[in-house]
Amino acid sequence: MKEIPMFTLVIGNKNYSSWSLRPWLVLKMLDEPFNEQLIALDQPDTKSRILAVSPAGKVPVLFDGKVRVWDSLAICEYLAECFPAARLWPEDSAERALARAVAAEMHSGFTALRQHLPMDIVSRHDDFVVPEAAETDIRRIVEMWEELLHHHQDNGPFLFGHFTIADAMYAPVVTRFVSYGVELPPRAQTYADHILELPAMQQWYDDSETEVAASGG
Ligand SMILES: N[C@@H](CCC(=O)N[C@@H](CS)C(=O)NCC(=O)O)C(=O)O
Repeated sequence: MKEIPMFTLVIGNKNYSSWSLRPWLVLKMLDEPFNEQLIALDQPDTKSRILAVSPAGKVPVLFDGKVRVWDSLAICEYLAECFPAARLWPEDSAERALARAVAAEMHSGFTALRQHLPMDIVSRHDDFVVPEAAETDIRRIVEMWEELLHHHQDNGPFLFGHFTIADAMYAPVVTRFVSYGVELPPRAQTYADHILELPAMQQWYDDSETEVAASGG
């Protein structure tokens, strides 16, 4: 019997919507079937279509029956509560606090990186010169990744050993490093490669290519 998905996730274009990728990746890593509803961004009807599903006027939005959750991090938090066995946050409270700080730093920060290196999955800008402010963001991210990966290396390839919301929050950053040709030290590069090789990420890349080709881009 076919499983009826519990969740509907409303997202933006896969090529551009970094905030959409985060909870989408979490649902995929949970191996949880879900309905996906895509609203094309930057169209004349984009705002009205998003407002029809969320008064906050932004995607992503998650529906679970009558429960509506907007904002990428709030959705991830909700999924962590729905699936405690998946350990979307580390079990140890000190580690959990650290993982939340790492996720929140991405959610509320790195504005220069987001502004100058916007997610654009299919594009490659090999001669891109990273502006100074974005360079500072990149240095901080790489330093953080390297420290976490070193500390958790015996427990798996992710930032906290096993996959957590922290990895989902930084997955779009990995794609930016590819698009803009940002070189990484070996440990960070191995992590980036691991994220890119996840079947879910490969699906997101394939879907982005299909989407851009369909829009004539
Ligand atoms: N803080 C929000 C940001 C969401 C956001 O900025 N979404 C963009 C797409 S990536 C959006 O909905 N843009 C459409 C608009 O502003 O009209 C989150 O984490 O979900």
